Amino acid sequence: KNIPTGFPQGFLWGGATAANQIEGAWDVDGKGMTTAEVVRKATDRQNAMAMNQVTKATIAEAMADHGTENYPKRRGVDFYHHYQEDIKLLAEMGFKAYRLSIAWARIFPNGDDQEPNEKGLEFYDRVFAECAKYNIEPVVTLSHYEMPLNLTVQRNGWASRKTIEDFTRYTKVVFERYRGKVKYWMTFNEINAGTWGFTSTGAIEDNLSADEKLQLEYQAVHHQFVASAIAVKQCHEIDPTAKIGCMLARMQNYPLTPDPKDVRESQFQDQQNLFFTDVQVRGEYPEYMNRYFAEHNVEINMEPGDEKLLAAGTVDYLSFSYYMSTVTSASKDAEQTSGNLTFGGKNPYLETSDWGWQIDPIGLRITLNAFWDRYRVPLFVVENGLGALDKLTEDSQVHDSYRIDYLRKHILQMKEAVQDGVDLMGYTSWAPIDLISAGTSEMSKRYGFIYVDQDDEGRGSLKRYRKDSFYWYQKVIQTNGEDL
Ligand code: P53
Repeated sequence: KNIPTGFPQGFLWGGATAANQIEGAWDVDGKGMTTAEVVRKATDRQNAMAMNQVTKATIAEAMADHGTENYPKRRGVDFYHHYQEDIKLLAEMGFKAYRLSIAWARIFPNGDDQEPNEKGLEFYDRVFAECAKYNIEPVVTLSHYEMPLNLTVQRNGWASRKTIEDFTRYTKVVFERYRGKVKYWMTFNEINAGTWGFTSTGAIEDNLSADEKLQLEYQAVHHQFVASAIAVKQCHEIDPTAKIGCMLARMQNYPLTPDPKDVRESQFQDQQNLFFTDVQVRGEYPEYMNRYFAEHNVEINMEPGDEKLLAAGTVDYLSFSYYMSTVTSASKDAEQTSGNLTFGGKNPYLETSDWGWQIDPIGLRITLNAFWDRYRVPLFVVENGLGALDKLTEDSQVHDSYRIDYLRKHILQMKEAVQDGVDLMGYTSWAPIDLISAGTSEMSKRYGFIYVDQDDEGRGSLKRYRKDSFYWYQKVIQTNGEDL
C-alpha cells in the first residue's frame, strides 16, 4: 500500500479573513449596517468577549453613533480600498486560495429587501477578478459573524424562522452572480458559536434565563441548519461543479485524568461540539442531543419537511477552525484557564497564547483523524494561527519567530495526518493580513504575515509591511509544505 509522503498536488494553501474584520467602508456604496458594527471594542484585553456583549440598549446607542472609534469593525483595515494591493501581496506569497466572506448587508442592506444592491455585488466582482488574475481560488463564507442589523432589530435575527427566506434569497443571488468564479463555498462560519450568543445568531439575549437562552440559541441554530441545507441545494443546482462545506470551531476535548468520570465528561463536551457537524455532514440530529434537549427544557420547533431538507442538504466537505484544545474534569475544583475566552480547564502540558488560548499542535492531528474516521468527507483547515502583540522595528520589520513556530508545528501535524490517510483539501491560516479581532475588536491582537499600521484607537497610515513570517510562508507554499 502507498502511504502518502506529503501534501497532495493541488493542495489549497492560503489564508482566511472575514468581511467585518477586514473591509471597513461600513457605510459605503449602499451597504446596510451589520450586527458586527454595533459591537464596542473590549475594555479589558484578557477577560472580554466583546462580540457578545450586545443588548437592545447598546444597539440603540450604537445606531446613534456614526463614528468608527468605538466600533472598530466599522473600519477594519480598509480592505475595501486596498484589495488590489492586498491580493497582490497574497499572490507574492504564492497563495493558491484566499478565504474571505461576503458581507450580506452589502448585497441586501436591510436583509429583507427584494432586490440586491448592485454596487455591493460589483465590489466582489472586482475582488474575484483580482484573485483570478493570480490564479487564487476564492473560498467564500456566506455568513461570517454578521448579518444585516435590521433583521436583528425587526425580528431578533436567526431566532426568527423568516430569516431563512431572506438568507436564501441572498445566497441564490450570489451563487448565480459568481457562478464559475467561485468554486468553494461555505455556509455559516463557526456555526457552533450559535450557542455562544449574539455574534453568530444576531439574537439579543438580555433578560433571558439560562433555559430560555438555550432554547433561543438552539432554535436559531436550527434555522441556520435549514438555511444551510437549502443553500447547499441551490449551490449544486446553480453550479454542479462547485463545492460547499460547513464550518465548525473545533474544540478538541481531553479528559483531565483517566478517571472514567472525567473521560465521560470529556466525551459529553466533545459531543456538544460535534453535534453541529453531525447534523450538517450526516444530515440528521444525533440521538445524544435528544436527551440533552429534554434535560434542559429545549424543544426544537421543526416544520414538516425540515428533516427531509437536512437529509438532502448535506455538505460536500467539512471545514473548521483550529486554535486550541480544551480539557474537561468532572470535578468542579479543577483549575480553569484564564483568557478572553475560557473554554474549560487548564491543561498542564500546554502553553498558552497571550490571550490564554492553549496551544496544541498534536491536537490538530487528533482532530483530523477523528473527523476522518467519523465522517469520511474531505476536510479543510480554514483557520489556524497565533494572535500576538507584534512590534514594527525602526527599519520596518517584524520579527515574528513565535508565529512561524506556531504555524510550523501545526503544519507538521497536518502532514502527519495526511500520512495517516486523512483526505485534506487545504489550509488557510488566520489571517494573512492583520485585522480587527473577532473576540475583542482589538487591532493589537495580530495574526498576519502582513503588518498593518493601525492601532487600537484606529490611528495609523494603514500601510502594509511584510513580516518575517511572510517570507517563511512563501517558502512553505513553494515547496508544498516540505520546507518548514
Ligand atoms: P480572535 C473563539 C474561539 C475560536 C475561534 O479570533 C474564534 C473565536 C472568537 O474569538 O473565532 C474565529 O479574532 C473566527 C474569526 C476570528 C478568529 O477565530 O478573537 O472565525 O473571525 O478572528 C480568531 O482572536
